[in-house]
Amino acid sequence: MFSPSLRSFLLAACTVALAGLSTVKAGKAGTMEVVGHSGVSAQMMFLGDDSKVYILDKTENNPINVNGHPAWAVEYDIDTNSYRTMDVRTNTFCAGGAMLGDGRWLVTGGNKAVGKNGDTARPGKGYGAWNGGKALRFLKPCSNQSCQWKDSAAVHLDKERWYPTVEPLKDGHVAILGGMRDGGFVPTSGTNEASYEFYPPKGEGGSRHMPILERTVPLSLYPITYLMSSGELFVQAGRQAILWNYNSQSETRLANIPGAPRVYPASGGSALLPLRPSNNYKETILFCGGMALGKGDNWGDEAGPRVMVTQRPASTSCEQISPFLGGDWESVDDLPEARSMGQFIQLPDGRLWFGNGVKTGTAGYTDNSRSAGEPVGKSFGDNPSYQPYVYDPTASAGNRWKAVGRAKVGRLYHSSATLLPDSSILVAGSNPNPDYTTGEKWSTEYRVERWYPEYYDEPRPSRKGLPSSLSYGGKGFTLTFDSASAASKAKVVVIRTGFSTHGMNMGQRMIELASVAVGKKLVVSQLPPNPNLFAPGSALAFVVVDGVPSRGKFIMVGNGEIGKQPILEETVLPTKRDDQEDETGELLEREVDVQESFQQHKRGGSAYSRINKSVRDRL
Ligand SMILES: *[C@@H]1O[C@H](CO)[C@@H](O)[C@H](O)[C@H]1NC(C)=O
Ligand SMILES: *[C@@H]1O[C@H](CO)[C@@H](O)[C@H](O)[C@H]1NC(C)=O
Ligand SMILES: [Cu+2]
Repeated sequence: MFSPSLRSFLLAACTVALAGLSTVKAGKAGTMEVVGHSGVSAQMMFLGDDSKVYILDKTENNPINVNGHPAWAVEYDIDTNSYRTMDVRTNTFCAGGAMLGDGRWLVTGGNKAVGKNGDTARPGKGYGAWNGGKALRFLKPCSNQSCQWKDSAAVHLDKERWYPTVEPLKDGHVAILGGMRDGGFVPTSGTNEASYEFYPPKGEGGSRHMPILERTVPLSLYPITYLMSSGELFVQAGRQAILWNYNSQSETRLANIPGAPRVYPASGGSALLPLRPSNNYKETILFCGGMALGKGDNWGDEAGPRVMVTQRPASTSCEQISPFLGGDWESVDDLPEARSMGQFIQLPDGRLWFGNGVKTGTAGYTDNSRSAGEPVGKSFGDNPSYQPYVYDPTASAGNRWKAVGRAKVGRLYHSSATLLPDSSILVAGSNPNPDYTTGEKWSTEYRVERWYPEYYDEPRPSRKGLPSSLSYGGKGFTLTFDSASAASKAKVVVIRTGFSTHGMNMGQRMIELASVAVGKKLVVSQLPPNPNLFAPGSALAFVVVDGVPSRGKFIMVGNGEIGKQPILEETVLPTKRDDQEDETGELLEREVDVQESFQQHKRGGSAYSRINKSVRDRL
């Protein structure tokens, strides 16, 4: 098309332009690349601040050391792709985690001290860990490489919990559900811990019985749990689902989930779909993939499954439920391919990434090569998927899944993923082995990958004007855009990225703040006056214009403290409807309220009261 000389001129011009913008990362949109090495295998992972991801492994013979023993924790810097080893006192093997209301992370539960091959060792011996079963480990993330895990024997759980779920609550406490005392592949009633407790403890402290975790043995570990707007906990284990009222310790049964079991080790992906004002913040919970083995008995016991699992196709079924909108299961678009250990990551554009996992087999591993599960090496999963998808819950039926990018590394058991502030996703881990190994088909994996959304290379909206904290109700804020058209396509969303492990991101959720465009301005509400919709603690806020997010900003949700949160009146926004004669007065009052909310943004503080009829008609 171009003459050779024109073409080389254009190439030279491009090179110069790019050299002048060294921060622009061109050509990454819709791709995936290996970016670094995690030092320990990322069984658990979470985003702690703008550039730091915290990674936890189980105690094993990782080649990197800390304080004279193999390390099982690092701080990973996503800008430099380098890590800092961190010391943790206890074995974090299959722990749970979440954000507390004061912005600290809590990682709790785990397994006993271990040595070579994962064999139980005396406390503090073997690879140097102490029993993690009752451990409560705290981290306040930092950007200056000086923060450390606090993991003291003096503060501990009531019960030993290996594979517990942790879910943030409205008062900044967390609920810690289930787990097993000792064990292996799946629990029997002797090893299962059918109870939950709180941190910080509530009331008299201690653990309380939870019948669903008894009824669903052996599929009772890592119960899939979401805090609901009613204050109840949605809990799914085995094939069962309930709403759990932890005040009255009573449950409302929901219908059994069709398709397949979804909890560990069937390990379907699940997500709370974005909470939106257009839907009155009514929850829908989506489950995709997992594994059905026919009879529940086939899941076996601590030693492993009773039937071959490794080459058995995982489920493609996707089912969703909206407990407060009818409440039965609804089939939605099947996964394009079977998946166990697939994982949903909430994107700020409202879609959900779904990646990692295997097309055949389940979570878990065994040392016993003659196990009925027929492990590949030690793994009960095989045929990893290299194909991530995005799911658009607003697309029409049949059009919700789209393949984006391609992974280079298989992510089997003990993989993880988290959203980053630039809307890319960090993917790491995979180690279906009792100890660090390089000698298996599916060995210990340290390579870290990053997935980039389709809009990654595009100019991003500004996040200027986002506050540093959000309250439950109260006065809103305004953002100013370059054009009325941009403002009319803008939204503000808040995402808690959650604690990633075992195909789950505990605490992950997204909420959209109610907003109204007024000319070039977007008038934005605080969070709804219900902390059950979005528990206190830090989270990422994004300005999203026409589906393209700004860089995420860490903000504090609530008052930054653990305890009852201040609840204010719901933010009043200007109405969008056409003004009618007899409603003019009310409309003007609302405008004045809004104006008072945003004095700092207004010249002379009277922009809204001076608003003229032609503008008002467009509100
Ligand atoms: C590192 O930053 C934290 C706040 O994130 C601060 O409390 C601490 O004092 C800092 N430490 C050093 C050594 O600068
Ligand atoms: C009302 O506002 C619009 C838009 O700012 C402006 O074009 C128009 O001249 C104004 N009308 C009056 C009567 O002030
Ligand atoms: Cu595990």
